[in-house]
Amino acid sequence: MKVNPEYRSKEALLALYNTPLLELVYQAATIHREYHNPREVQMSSLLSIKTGGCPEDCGYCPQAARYQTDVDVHKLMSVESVIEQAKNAKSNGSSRLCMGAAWREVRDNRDFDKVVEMVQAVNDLDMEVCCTLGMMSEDQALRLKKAGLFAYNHNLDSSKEFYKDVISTREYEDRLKTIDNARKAGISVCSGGIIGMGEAVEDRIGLLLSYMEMETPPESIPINALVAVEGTPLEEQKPIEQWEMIRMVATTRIAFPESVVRLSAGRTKMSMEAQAMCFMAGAGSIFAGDKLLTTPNPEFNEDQEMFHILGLEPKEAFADGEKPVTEPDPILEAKKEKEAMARKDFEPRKVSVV
Ligand code: SAM
Ligand code: DTB
Ligand code: SF4
Repeated sequence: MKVNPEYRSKEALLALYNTPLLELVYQAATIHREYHNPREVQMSSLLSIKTGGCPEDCGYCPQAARYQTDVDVHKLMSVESVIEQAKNAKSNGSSRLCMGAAWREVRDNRDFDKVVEMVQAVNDLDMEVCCTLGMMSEDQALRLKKAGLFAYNHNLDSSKEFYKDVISTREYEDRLKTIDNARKAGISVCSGGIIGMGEAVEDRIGLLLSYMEMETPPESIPINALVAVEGTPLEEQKPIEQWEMIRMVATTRIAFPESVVRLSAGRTKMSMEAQAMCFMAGAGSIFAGDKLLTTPNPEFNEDQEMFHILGLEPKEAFADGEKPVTEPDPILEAKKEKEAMARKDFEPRKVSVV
């Protein structure tokens, strides 16, 4: 059961969301136990491989060039530094690395070639590789898939109706198209949203309905609470109540029994008890590490302690799908060949001295 057919309508989903909280959590916990191991929680690390300077106007995002925020712009990281960070994340228990770039879309250029190399290298470390690079075509998705990409993150963020109040530089349809391109390339889809942007409960339900309407819903659904960053248009938003996160996680869990629900941004504002309720209600993953992309996340030691107290265990890599096989990338191979030729041409000729 990819989706729960009882919740295909707005009315049914809304009624579910508004179920008395403890009853809702109980129902969600019951479904969670049927489809998942409730003691396992995936630890996933985020790495901002290209930071800031983004041309888009997403109202929540500190990386949009047009907003005055504290984010420093950084060009694309080197493949070597990414490997170092990935090894570090793995030794701290993360089984997935999600690499994020502040791009509107993927372009077929040298930077993309480097990202392909990063994907190959992290897949070689036996970690699930996820990327979030903005919009992409089916060909680009296929190239990433062949490099060993496990998942692609591309959030719809909210309902179609509320979306245009938050972002004007692209359409909801564009986002759906990219998700479809990832899907067609055989990449696991990670797509979710943000609560606390000033949306109505109906918009949270509208987000879930968009996933209900897909032929195949996302394998992974991140639920973020807005991190209100100074300088962004949403800087003044009041933090959500913790029970709203619990409700959203539980509703998502029940509506999409097979998907992994990710307790994502916003954990620094949550108590351990509220996070425990989210795990009870079916959250199966967190972002681990002191930083999300640009904003703070709970300290590593705090999360270790939480796992210990709650009796949670980090989930192994590839528990929900086979490790992708990395195939040689024709563009990178041609580059390597050219470089080898150039080196050969420049090899100093032996000169015999008499
Ligand atoms: N540029 C790419 C894109 O927009 O798809 C990838 C990076 S973008 C930062 C990834 C996701 O982070 C966004 O879709 C949004 O859901 C989430 N995000 C960004 N800023 C956030 C914030 N301040 N609070 C919560 N989530 C945020
Ligand atoms: C997702 O849904 N949340 C993550 C990940 N996917 C890429 C990103 C959260 C970003 C929070 C703001 C920041 O740190 O810049
Ligand atoms: Fe750019 Fe992504 Fe931030 Fe939007 S969410 S401004 S596309 S980095």
